[in-house]
Amino acid sequence: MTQEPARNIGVDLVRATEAAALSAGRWMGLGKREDADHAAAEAMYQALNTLEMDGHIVIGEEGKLGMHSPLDSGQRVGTGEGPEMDVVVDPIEGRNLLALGHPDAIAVAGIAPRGSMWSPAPAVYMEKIVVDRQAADALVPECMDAPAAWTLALVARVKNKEMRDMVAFLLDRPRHQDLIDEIRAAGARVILRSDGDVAGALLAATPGIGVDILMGVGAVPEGVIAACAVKSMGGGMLGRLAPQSDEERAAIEAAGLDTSQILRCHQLVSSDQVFFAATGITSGSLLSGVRYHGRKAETESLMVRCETGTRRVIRAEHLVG
Ligand code: VTB
Repeated sequence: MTQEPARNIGVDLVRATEAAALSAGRWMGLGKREDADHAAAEAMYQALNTLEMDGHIVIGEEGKLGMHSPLDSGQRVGTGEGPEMDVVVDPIEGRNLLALGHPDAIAVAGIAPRGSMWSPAPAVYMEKIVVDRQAADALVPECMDAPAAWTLALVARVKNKEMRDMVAFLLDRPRHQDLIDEIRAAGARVILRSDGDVAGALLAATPGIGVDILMGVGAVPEGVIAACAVKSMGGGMLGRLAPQSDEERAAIEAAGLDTSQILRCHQLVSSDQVFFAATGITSGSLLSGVRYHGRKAETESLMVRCETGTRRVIRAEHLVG
């Protein structure tokens, strides 16, 4: 019989993102992305090993550190007892943001029963649209190919907003220039960020926080991590592979993946037994960053559990060495 994850495993998951954030925060603005990542990954790994599960990392640190990490895909985490789970982690989502002291660098982790997370290796990029629970039902697959103005109008209508009140979050990339022009022409406003579309997805999925929609192309791993959060928060998400080079397209075709398929949230993460946690590293509109005061440090985290829709914001004070 397949075991179900214990209800409190989400609280233990927060300990893992807190541990990563507490390590990473020390590196804010120091320009050393790899050193920060190494410290955060090690801290998160130690904390994940206290979770009662047989965890398989399906999205991890591979390739980011230029060396082996205990959080590479394929590695096992947890006590080894308990249910088999897929584990997705990013000890520092927004390494550039952290290195430059910019807002909304976060530590994130998600878990769901083994086999429930979409893993379209070798794909690298995907298109994403994310909205909150109020607009979730309005998000239809047609939004992927429709003019941005059409999708924005759908979302504005269900949120009872004027177009000029709408805010879209996009990564600041040349590939988004036409989309940005379209959104501006529709009369909506835009937040452009250098990195961190998981934070963007969390902002878009959080009602009343000032971001109505995330749009554009970002990395696949970040898309699946975001889907864990969006699904747990009852938001809406669409995803579709969007290869950015001939090489990536060829690899996707060789793997037999379908670049025309539009996936909804429940296809990105199929189980309802999903838990997601995020802890702020640098302060942003989503979460406060880590604050150090001598031997104490404060963190702010978010924990969501899909099955019950519970969303907890956890402020913690830690004794640090
Ligand atoms: C995003 C973002 C990440 O990569 O997915 C983005 O969430 C997409 O890739 O923080 P490109 O940078 O290649 O456009 C990051 O910015 C991390 O590098």
